[in-house]
Amino acid sequence: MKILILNGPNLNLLGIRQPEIYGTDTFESLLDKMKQIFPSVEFDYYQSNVEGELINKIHEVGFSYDGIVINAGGYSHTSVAIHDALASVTTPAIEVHISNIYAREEYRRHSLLSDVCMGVICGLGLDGYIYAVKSLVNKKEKNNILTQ
Ligand code: CA2
Repeated sequence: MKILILNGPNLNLLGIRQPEIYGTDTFESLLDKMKQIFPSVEFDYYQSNVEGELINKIHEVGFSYDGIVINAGGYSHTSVAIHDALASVTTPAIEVHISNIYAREEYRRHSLLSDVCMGVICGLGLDGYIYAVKSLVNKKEKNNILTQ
């Protein structure tokens, strides 16, 4: 089973800046942890600060992978184009936010991506990515049972 973890702008700074909001763990350590927890999952990780590159990646995997876990960072609140990309592919996506966007500034309280995602997880720190992967694994297992 193949899952893309897709991170948007500034998330490359995780563990380096603003630890009071985003914690001290790096994304690399989270990926190692996820590979241990989900040995049957083949992880593809991609981070970009460029909107079009995130869209290209969604197009690249969106008809063949089993899931996309997306944290589009600030683009979550502004990008009609990423919304349209997620809407145009068949791979299910789960939106993750490390911080609780509803407890922050007004402009972060709405995401343009949520309605085209299977679910949304926010405010649970980096664990949110683990819960999202678990949910995609469960979905795939249920599908397998139904098609056996
Ligand atoms: O809480 C989240 O995961 C966000 O998607 C993070 C975005 C923010 O614009 C969203 O409103 C909520 C910002 C990512 C910036 O990440 C940093 C990580 C460490 C240090 C500095 C920035």
